[in-house]
Parts: sequence; structure tokens; C-alpha cells
Amino acid sequence: MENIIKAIQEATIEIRHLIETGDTGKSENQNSTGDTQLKLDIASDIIIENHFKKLSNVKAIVSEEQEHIVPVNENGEFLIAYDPLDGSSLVDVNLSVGSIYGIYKNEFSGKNIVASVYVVFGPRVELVYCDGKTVKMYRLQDGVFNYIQDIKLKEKGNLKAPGSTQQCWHDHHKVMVDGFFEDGYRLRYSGGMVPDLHQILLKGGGLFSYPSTSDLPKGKLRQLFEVFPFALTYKCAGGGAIDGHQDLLLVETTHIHDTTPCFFGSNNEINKVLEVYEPHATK
Ligand code: P6P
Repeated sequence: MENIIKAIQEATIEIRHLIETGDTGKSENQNSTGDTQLKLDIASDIIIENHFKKLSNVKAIVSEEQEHIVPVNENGEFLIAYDPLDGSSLVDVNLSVGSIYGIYKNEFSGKNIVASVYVVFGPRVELVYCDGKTVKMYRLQDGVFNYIQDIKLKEKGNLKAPGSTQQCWHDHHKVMVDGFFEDGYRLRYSGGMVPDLHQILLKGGGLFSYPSTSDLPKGKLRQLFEVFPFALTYKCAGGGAIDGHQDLLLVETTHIHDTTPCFFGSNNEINKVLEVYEPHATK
């Protein structure tokens, strides 16, 4: 696993340079989910793939930017799913963006995730590594990733990140979100899941939601390389991660680009979601 983390660190330094100097324009292509790919998306994906292809313990990789699984080494132990530059359209307005990595064994599925990494490209570059037990944050300083702290969530926080288009929310979801704000929660939403989830983790807690909506009944965020890595991270930080009804890591994956509704947060807030959503469980 150490060689995978080192490869991610090396790729991160190259991607940071790309963000600072690269072309942020649109490419001619769309990814598997129909998102128009930016040149940054494709260039970041190439950097990461080239690093992972050198690793003998990696069996295969899945990228948000590529349709199919990419075989690496048939005797490899690990499978890696990654989003090379999540929220890349925010680079144009100089907001923080991030990379997300889910590391799996045997198969690409929530129950087989063994570790996660995410990187925030913000005023500082920070890398957060979850080994399935603890959550540790490192900061890039003079070319070196220095350990800063372990991350733990409080039982209850005060930040709310309400994803998706409000006009497409189901009534019970809107009532729940309004309730949090009536209870004094502070709105914190940039449109980039990496900085939005990082902020809630570092500020001690709250709730990030990207629910099932009338336009996206299965949600927008991708299971393997966006949702499951953060689900593992939030659970290991002492919080919770659900799809509205069950632990996100129990959600079945049928296609590598599957999405799922998702809620990440402190236990108090996750219990509130379960309470509100219970009557609306699809049988
Ligand atoms: P919306 C960025 O495109 C992204 O995939 C996530 O980083 C972010 O949480 C979400 O989409 C934002 O979506 O519909 O709230 O703008």
C-alpha cells in the first residue's frame, strides 16, 4: 500500500503544477457520465494512470474519465478507482478542487474497499489517508507531505452542505434541510465535494447531502470513485455515511460508473436523516 500512497503523492505534485499552468478549456469529449471533459480532467487522468501502471501490486484501475476498467498487473493485489480532478470546472473561478481514490481488494464494491485517499488543491495542498481504521491528514510543504493531524468528527456539528438543485428535492428532503437551517446550521457549499466534505471533517461535523432527486433518482455522485472513499473516511472519523436508508458501503454496484444518493456527516445528523427517510424507503 505504501507504494500506492507514494504514487498518489507524486501524481499530486504534477497535477498541482497542471492546475497552476495548464489549459482549463473544454475538450471535445464527454466522460461515461456525460460530463464534458476539461483538458485538465484528461491531463490529470493521464498523470495518475501512468503512475499506477508502474505498480506491480495494482491489478486494475477505474477512472471517472474512462469508460472501461484498465488492467494493470494480473497478479496485483489492489484495485483502484479514482476521480482525477473532481469539480475541475471550479478551477476557472479559482475555487478548491480535489482528487479522490478508492482502494479495493478482490472486486470494485463498497464492501471491498480497504483504504481511501483524497487530495484538496486549495490555498494549501492537503492529502487525507484512511487505512480503514484512522484518518490522517498530511500537508504538502516544500515538496514534502508532512503529517499534520488525525481527523475525528464530533457527535454533532453545525455545517450543512445541501447538494443538488433544490427545485428537484423531494418534499421530505426539503423539510429536513430547512429544519437544519432553522436549528442554526451554517450553509457551506462550494459545488466541489472534496473541499465541502473536507471542511465538515476539519470543522468537527455537520451534514453533506446529495440525495435522490426528481431529475436524478439515483443521485449524481459516483459510487466507486467519489462516494465509497468518502464513506469509509467519514465512518473511520467517527461519523456515518448512508444512502438515506443503509450504510453506503452496503450499496450494490452493478456498473463501474453507477451513482447513489449519499449523506455524510456526524452521527447526530445521520440519525436525523434516517428518521426523516425511513417512511420513504422504496420497498
Ligand atoms: P451540484 C462536481 O461536479 C460534483 O461532481 C461534486 O464535486 C459536487 O459535490 C457536485 O458535483 C455538485 O453538484 O448539482 O450541487 O452542482
